[in-house]
Formats: sequence, C-alpha cells, structure tokens
Amino acid sequence: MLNDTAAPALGVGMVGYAFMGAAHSQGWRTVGRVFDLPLAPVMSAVCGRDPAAVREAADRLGWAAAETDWRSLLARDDVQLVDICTPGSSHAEIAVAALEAGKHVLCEKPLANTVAEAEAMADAARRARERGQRAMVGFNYRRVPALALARRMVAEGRLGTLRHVRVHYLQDWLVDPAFPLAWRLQRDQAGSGALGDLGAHAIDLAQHLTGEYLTGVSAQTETFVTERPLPGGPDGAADGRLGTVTVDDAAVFNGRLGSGALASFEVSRVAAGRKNALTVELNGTLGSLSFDLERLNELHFHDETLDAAEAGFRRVLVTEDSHPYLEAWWPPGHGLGYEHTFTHQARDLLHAIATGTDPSPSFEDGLRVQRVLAAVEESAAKNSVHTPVLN
Ligand code: SOE
Repeated sequence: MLNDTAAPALGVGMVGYAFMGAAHSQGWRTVGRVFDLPLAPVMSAVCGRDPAAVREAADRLGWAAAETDWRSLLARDDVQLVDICTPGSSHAEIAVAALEAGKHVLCEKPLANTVAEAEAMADAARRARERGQRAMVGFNYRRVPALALARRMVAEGRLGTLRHVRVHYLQDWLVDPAFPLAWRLQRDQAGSGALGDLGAHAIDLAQHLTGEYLTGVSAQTETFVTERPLPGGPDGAADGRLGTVTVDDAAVFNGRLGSGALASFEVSRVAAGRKNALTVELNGTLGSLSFDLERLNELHFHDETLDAAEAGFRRVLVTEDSHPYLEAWWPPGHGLGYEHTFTHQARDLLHAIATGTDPSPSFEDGLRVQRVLAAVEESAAKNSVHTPVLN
C-alpha cells in the first residue's frame, strides 16, 4: 500500500492475521493518513501458514504480498519492522530472530508465555537497541486518549498521593461450556487464560497510569469449565470429543504499588453480559479518576480540593484538540473507538524509531508485566488463603 507523505518509507511485515492481525492492519492502514509521520509505513507482506488463507487475508487487510514462512518474511529487504500477532508460544522465537536479523519489532501482548522467554526477548531488544533497532509490546489501551489523559493528570499531581488502584477487565465469550477448546484455552499456546489475555492489560495499565510497579501480589485463579469440545471435525467443527482446558477462566488478585497504594484486579472471560468491560479507578488524597472502556471517550474526575457542595465526579469528554492524540482526528465531540488505539500505537512506534528513543511500552515493560503474571500464578498455586475463625 502506498503512502502519500514525503517521509522515508519503512516496510512492515506482519506475522498472523486473525483478530489482532486485523486490528494492527487497521492501524498501519490509517496511521499515515491521519498523523504527520517521520516515517511512512508500507504494508509489504503478511505471513501465515495456509497459502490460500494468507493470500485472502493480504488482499482483505491491505498487504502487498503474502508469505507462508515467517523466516522468509524476516529475509525480505522490503521489511524493516516485524509486527508479531501470533499466539504467545511463538512470540519469543520470532521476536528474537527478527531482532537478530536487524528488524524493529512490535509484539502483541503478553510479551511471552514465560518469564524466561520474556527475559530472552528483553535481552535481544537491549542488544538490538545498540544497533539502533526498537522493540515495542502492544499494550494498546495505553493509547486510549482518556487513559493517556489520566496518566498525565496523575503525573501532574492532580490526584495527590494515590491510595487505591482498581482495575477490572471482564469478558463473557467463554460463558457457554460448548465454546470449543481454542488456542486461547491451551497453556502450551497461550501461556495462561484470562490472566495473560486480560490481566496483562490490567497490570500494565495499573503500572503505566501510576508510574509505579507492583511490589508483590496475592491471588486466586479458577477454571470453571474444565473440559470443552475439541474442534476436530471439518472446518474446525466439534467432533463430539472433549479436551481439557489448561488455563484459568478468571483471576482475582491484589497487591501493593511502590508508593504503598493498594491495587486490586479482577479479570474474567466468563462474566455473563460483560463483552469487553475494562474499568479503571484511581483514588488519591486530592481526587479520583474513573474510566470505562465501554464509554471510552469519557473520563470521570472527582476533585477533592473543591468545596464539598460542588465536588463529585464530573464527566470530562475527551475529544478536544488539546487531549492526547486528538489533534489529528475529528472536531470536538465526534469521538474515537477501539480501533484507534492501534493507529496511535503505530504512530508512537514510528516516532520512536525515527527519533532513536525507546518506545513505550518497551520489551522491558513487557517483561515486568510477565513477572507479575508469574507471581500471580505462583500465589494462586500456593492457595495461601487465611480462613477466618467463624464465631
Ligand atoms: C481477547 O480476549 C482479546 O482480544 C484480547 O486478547 C485483547 O488483548 C483485548 O484487547 C480484547 O480481547
């Protein structure tokens, strides 16, 4: 796809083209038409194992060529940046090889399936940085304008000293026990369940919004539906056999941030009626902020410094030119959606590459999240629940 800016071209090659691949493609297609960029992304090639399916995806999503082996994608001269949208089990191998081949890398979250893999990726990124390459992990919700504004307000001290951080991320696509045993339900491919899929976002946001890190966690996880239909029939249809679910359906955990603020998290893929319900609340000594992804153009702010008669949560409509990312989009009030976070992600990565700065979130940030995910699983496995003495 041609880009009509005068900026030098940067060829992008993407591995994987399912839901996340489609979302990333949308970002690459739109970014140069909305933002003034220092580099013009060119959608050189997409890669997947099925030749017919990847060719169809290339045409549908706007990629010039299709490859069936990610190593061939890495070998292409028209690919300078590799965008990894595959299941977590292949992130480390592809990302490390791409960095060693001299490419910049964007990798979907969670960074990896294990801490060891994430460490190897962060090491490879550190070595590549010395050669001028950049590596970013795709925590796209950092790029919702209202959440970027929230981070700015916390950094400006508008909330005072933080006391509480509360992040819930709830979906319901697994509530039906007849939902098949897809890759996201298999530990060897996905690493973990709702925890890695949704909890990774929640942990990253808690740390990113506050600028602090979790120092310890206490957790419980649960797999409510332990067996699901195997998609062994034609075209992935169920064939009557059941397979074991090897990841969690839900996790609840809490922890303490560096400053001493208490953080609590709840993530689930079996919360009936909740489709993509990410909510965040921060409470500080001078005020509170509240965000709901289902109303993503809004941020609610309670200013504790106001007279009590007038204080209380007020809605800030985050669509002004002065709000993060909004200067390039529509007039005030016209609002953005989920897909725009991927456009913003592409924009920020291109700026980092062009200016030679570390992208945010870096692989190092991804590794930090991975360590928390591992700590949650460890705590849940120990099941160190203190039973109160009743009566
Ligand atoms: C599936 O649960 C999923 O696509 C996640 O993997 C994404 O990261 C999230 O943004 C939406 O839900």
